[in-house]
Amino acid sequence: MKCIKCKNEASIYIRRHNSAFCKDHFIEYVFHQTEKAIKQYKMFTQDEKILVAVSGGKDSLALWDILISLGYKADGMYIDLGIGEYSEKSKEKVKKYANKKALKLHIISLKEIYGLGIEEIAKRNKKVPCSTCGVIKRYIMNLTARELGYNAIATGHNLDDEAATLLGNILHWQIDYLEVQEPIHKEEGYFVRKVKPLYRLTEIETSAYCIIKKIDYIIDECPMSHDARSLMYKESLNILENKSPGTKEHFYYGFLEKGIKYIKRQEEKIELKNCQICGEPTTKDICVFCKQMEKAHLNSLDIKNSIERLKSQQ
Ligand code: Q46
Ligand code: ZN
Ligand code: ZN
Repeated sequence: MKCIKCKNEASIYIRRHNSAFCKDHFIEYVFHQTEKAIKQYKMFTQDEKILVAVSGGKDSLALWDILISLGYKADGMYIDLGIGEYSEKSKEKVKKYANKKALKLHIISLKEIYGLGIEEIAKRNKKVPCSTCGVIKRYIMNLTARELGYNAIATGHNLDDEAATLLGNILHWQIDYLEVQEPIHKEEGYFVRKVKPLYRLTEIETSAYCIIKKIDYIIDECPMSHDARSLMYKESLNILENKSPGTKEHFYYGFLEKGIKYIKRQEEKIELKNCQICGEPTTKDICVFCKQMEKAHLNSLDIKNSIERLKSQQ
C-alpha cells in the first residue's frame, strides 16, 4: 500500500478515511486533526498557557507532544495517586518524557501529602476508588491551573473514549451528561476551561503516534479500573466499526453537529457559593471534595497548601 500523499510505502492504513500514510504523513495527519479540533471549538490560542493532565499513558503523552510540536505553550501536570507499582511506573514515564524535552512538569503526590493512596482514601469514605479519584483529580487540576495562571486544562480523551461515553449516556438517557459531551467546557467563574483536543483521533492512532515518535508510555491500565460497562461499549462500537468503518466518527461527530442542539437546555445560572472549608466554588455549603476528605478524616486544605507551594516555586 502506498502513502496517499507521497506514494512511498505506507506504514499505517486508516480504514474510516480509506487512507494510507507513510510515517511522516501520518504525523502530519495527526497534527491536522488536532489543529482542526482546536480551531473548531476555539479551545485555546498560541498565546495561552495550557496545562496537560498527563497520566503516563499513550493518549496524554501523545497530546503533550502534539501540542508542543504545534507550538503551543503546554506544561504537564501529573497527579501521583499512590497506586503502588502502577503509579511509580507511570510517574517515571512522565518524568522521563518531560526531562527529555526539557518541559515543565508539576507533580502532586497524594501519598506525600496524606501518607495514603487513592484506594485507602476511597475505603475510608466508603466509595469506589474511581469515584473518589475523579473528584480528587478534578479538584487538583482546576485549582492548580487557576492558581498557576493556566488558561485551559487539556486531557487526552480520544474518539473511542468519547463515542463509548456517548453510547453509554444515550443507552441510559443521561441528559445531564449528554448536554456536556462537547470537547470543551468553557471557563465559568473559578472553573478553568477544559478541552479534549484528541477527540478526532482513535486510540490506535495515538498509540501509532507514540511508537513513531518513540514516546515511551505505560501500557498497563490502572489496576483500580473495573469499569466493565465502558469496556463493553468500546467493544460494541469496535464490532460496528469493523463492519462499517467510520461508525464511531459518524456517531460522535453527528451528535456534535446535529444532536446536541436538541438536548442542550437553556443554560440556567447556577448559584455558586464558596465552600465553607476550602473557599472553592460549590452549589452546597461544603464542596464535594471537602466532604469526601472530611469523611476520610483528612484535611482538605493540605492539597491547597501543596498547590500554594508549587506556586511559590514558579
Ligand atoms: S486513575 Fe483513578 Fe482512573 Fe485509576 S482509580 Fe479509577 S479514575 S481507573 S482514569
Ligand atoms: Zn507520505
Ligand atoms: Zn471545599
